Amino acid sequence: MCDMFSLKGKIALVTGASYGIGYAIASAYAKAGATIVFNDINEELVNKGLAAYKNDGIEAHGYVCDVTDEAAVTEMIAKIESEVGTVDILVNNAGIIKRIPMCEMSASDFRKVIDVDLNAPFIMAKSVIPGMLKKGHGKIINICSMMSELGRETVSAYAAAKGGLKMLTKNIASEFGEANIQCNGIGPGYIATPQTAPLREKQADGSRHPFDAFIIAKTPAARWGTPEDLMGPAIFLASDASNFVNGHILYVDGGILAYIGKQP
Ligand code: NAP
Ligand code: GCO
Repeated sequence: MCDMFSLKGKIALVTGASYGIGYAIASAYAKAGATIVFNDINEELVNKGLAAYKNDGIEAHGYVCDVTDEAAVTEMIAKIESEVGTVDILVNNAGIIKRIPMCEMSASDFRKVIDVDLNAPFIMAKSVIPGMLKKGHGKIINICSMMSELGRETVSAYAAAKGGLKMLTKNIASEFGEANIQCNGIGPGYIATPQTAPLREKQADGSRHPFDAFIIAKTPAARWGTPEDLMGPAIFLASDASNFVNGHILYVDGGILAYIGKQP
């Protein structure tokens, strides 16, 4: 029964996985038996990631690559194929957010967010799909967001990108389902990582940041998520246990999307 969740013999590539959510997902894959490959935007981050994996007993392969740069991605995938093997599992995790009120946001900042959070998953998926087609199977997991469904002040570009990523997920599933490639998304709720640290900073008087209190009240689980909360869902979507699940976004949000919010 548990064999269907095993990733033994699989090669998993997780983007932007030196720390945070990507690191937790890659570590979970290693524990499930996969060989781990990751990239990050600069050498310092890749070295930090390599040291962290090593410390956890994981022999990861790290590459420096900007996922928005198509030529660099093509070169990285060719290197991975010759040095490690053909990718079975791709997790599009690398992402950025800019919290700027919409009318104060420049078009170039908007484009930058779309480039990393939406265009890059397209470029990454496009570059691993030929190998998956040759192998006869593949799993692509796009890290979406609450903002794939909901809006909020200051995150127009991020919401547009993550909403687009949800639809890219459904389209990859539609186009390659027949070739035994499953493409699904994970929509994390509010997860405590460096990306969300500014939303949880303690106030001068030691009280909770108002946004922190707002999220606790919006979440039936009454807490922020942790990167570890994403491990089980990520293993499920990478494994044979999900072979007939395609084009689905699995929200891992402590119930936020099911809840109207705490009654006054
Ligand atoms: P994060 O700060 O978004 O980390 C992502 C990693 O991607 C970082 O190492 C980052 O490098 C790297 N990166 C950024 N641009 C890149 C590029 N062009 N090429 C290659 N790597 C790049 O941390 P996270 O909070 O763990 O988020 C991971 C993913 O989950 C993101 O897609 C995020 O949008 C999504 N997500 C997060 C939450 C949450 O609550 N934390 C909730 C839902 C979804 P730098 O450190 O230099 O930026
Ligand atoms: C924000 C947050 C988020 C998330 C996340 C929620 O400013 O609202 O950073 O957008 O962290 O993607 O799912």
